[in-house]
This record gives sequence, structure tokens and C-alpha cells, in this order.
Amino acid sequence: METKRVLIVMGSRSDLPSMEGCMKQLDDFQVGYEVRVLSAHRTPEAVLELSKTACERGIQVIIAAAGGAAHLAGVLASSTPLPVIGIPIQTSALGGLDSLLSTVQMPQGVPVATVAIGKSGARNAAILACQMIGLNDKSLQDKIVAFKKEQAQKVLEQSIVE
Ligand code: RP5
Repeated sequence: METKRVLIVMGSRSDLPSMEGCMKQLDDFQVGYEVRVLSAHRTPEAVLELSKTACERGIQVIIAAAGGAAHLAGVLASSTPLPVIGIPIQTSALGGLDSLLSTVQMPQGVPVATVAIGKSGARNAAILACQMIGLNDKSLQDKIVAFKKEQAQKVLEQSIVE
């Protein structure tokens, strides 16, 4: 079985449509992950239990997605030595600015690497996690180099008038 190196946590199953690109990107890089639904406000003890045990279970990076009063990434970051990437989920009330501010505005000493709101952020979180893991995994880093070349090539092919 593939080692699970990334732990994805989302605050609600309703976040899943925003998160599909994150899982797809990890699949593309062949990086194993587990996905949990837990809430900083509805299941706080379970969130802390998960973050306290993630490192010893072999997880290398935690990705946390939540919307609104998005404290999930911060609470996870409070109790783990692992890097935590926060994805602010787009919301209907405030468009995700609420999620962004409550994810990014961490007190000093407890960083959350916060990516963009919504689907772009979800995909970037997966890439960023792979870049972190790739520091100690040359074959994964090679995949990221290839991915960046391919992405650049696609842009270059879009030229309209040369
Ligand atoms: C957050 O509240 C979740 O991450 C979700 O984005 C939002 C709404 O959750 P539900 O009411 O749909 O479960 O905790």
C-alpha cells in the first residue's frame, strides 16, 4: 500500500467539491494521502488528537481546508511539528475573504502557509506540499520540475500573434 505522506483535513463534507483538485494533483504526483472531515468548532478534541499523532504516523505535511470562521488549519498547527498549509474555502456570504483572513492571520509562532481562496488554492496546496516533500525525495522533485516545464510550454503555445 502507498505510504500516506499528506494528511488532508476539511471542515465539512460540503468542502469536498472545492478540494477535488487537491486530491487530483496529489494523485498526479503519485503522493499518497488520507482525507478526514473534522471541524475545529464541532469536533475540537478529534482535531487535536489527529494533529498530535500525525507526525508519528509518517505524515509529512498537513493540508487543512475550511470556510467561514476557518480556524481548522490554525488549530491543527497548534499541536504538530509538521508544516500546515491552509486553504480558505469560498463562502456564499463573504466570498471567502472571511475564510482567508481567519486562516492567514495567525499569531507569531504558529505559522499556517495560506494559499489562495477556493479551487486554485486547493491545487496549489497539493503542489506546495509536494515541493516540501520533494526536498527529501529526488524523484518527486523531478516530477515537479517536469510539471513546471510542461506548464510553461502550454503557456508558450498560447501565443496569438508572433
Ligand atoms: C466550515 O464551515 C466548513 O469548512 C465549511 O466550509 C463551512 C460550512 O460547513 P457546513 O455547514 O456546510 O457543514 O467549518
